[in-house]
Amino acid sequence: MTAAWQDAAIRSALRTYFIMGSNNCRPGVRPEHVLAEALQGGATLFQYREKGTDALRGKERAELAWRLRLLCREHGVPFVVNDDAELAMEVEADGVHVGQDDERASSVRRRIGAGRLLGVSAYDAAEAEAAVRAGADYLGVGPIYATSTKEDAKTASGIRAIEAIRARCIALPIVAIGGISAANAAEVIRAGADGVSAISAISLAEEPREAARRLAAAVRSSADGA
Ligand code: TZP
Ligand code: MG
Repeated sequence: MTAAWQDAAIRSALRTYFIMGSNNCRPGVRPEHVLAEALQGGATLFQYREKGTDALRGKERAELAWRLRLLCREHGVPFVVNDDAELAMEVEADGVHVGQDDERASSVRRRIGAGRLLGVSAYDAAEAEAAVRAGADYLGVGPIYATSTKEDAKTASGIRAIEAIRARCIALPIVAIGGISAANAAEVIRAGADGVSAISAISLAEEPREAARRLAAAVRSSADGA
C-alpha cells in the first residue's frame, strides 16, 4: 500500500497544472509533443482529460494514456486521469480527478485507496464542503473566467468562488480552472488558490513550452509575494 500524499507535496504539484486530451491540440500537433514541451516549460502536474464526441476510445485511449503517463514519469511529474478510475489503475496513474457529474468522489476514493490523489471539481463552497467530506485531496475550483474549452461549463464565478471557499475555513489545496493564463494567474493565487490549471493557454499555444514557462513564472512570482 502506498502512503497518502503529504499536503506540501500536493500544493507544490498543483502550481502549474496542465490538462489535455487528444482533441485539445492544434491541428496536426501530437499530444505527446505538446506534453513533452509543457513538461520542459515547468508544468508540475498533468491531467489526461479525453472528453467530447471526437475523443479517443478503447485501445487508442489507453495507449495514449500510457505514452503520456511515461512522459510524466520521465520528468518526475504526477499523472492524473480525468473521470476514469479504471484507466487510472490500468496505467498506474498517481491519481484521479472527478467532476460533479462523474462517478461519486467517495466511491472513487474507495476504489483507488489512500495512496492515489483524488481531485474533485467544485463550483462553490457547498460543493467544496461535500468534496472534503467525500475524501478529496484537492479541489479544482472553477470556471473562474470564461472558457471555450468545456462545452457545458457553468457561468464564470470570478475569484469570488475561491475567496468564498477559503472564508468557510476550507484549507484543502485548491487549483483554479477556467480561462486561466499568465495574465490572470497572479490574482487567483492571491485569492487563495495554491496553483492554476490550464488547457488551451498551453495546448493551443504556438510554443507550449514557452506558454508553460510563462504560467509557472506568474504563479511563482505571485506566490513569492512579488
Ligand atoms: N472545468 C472547468 S473550466 C474547464 C474545465 C475542464 C476548461 C478549462 O479550459 P481552459 O482552456 O483552460 O479555459
Ligand atoms: Mg467531468
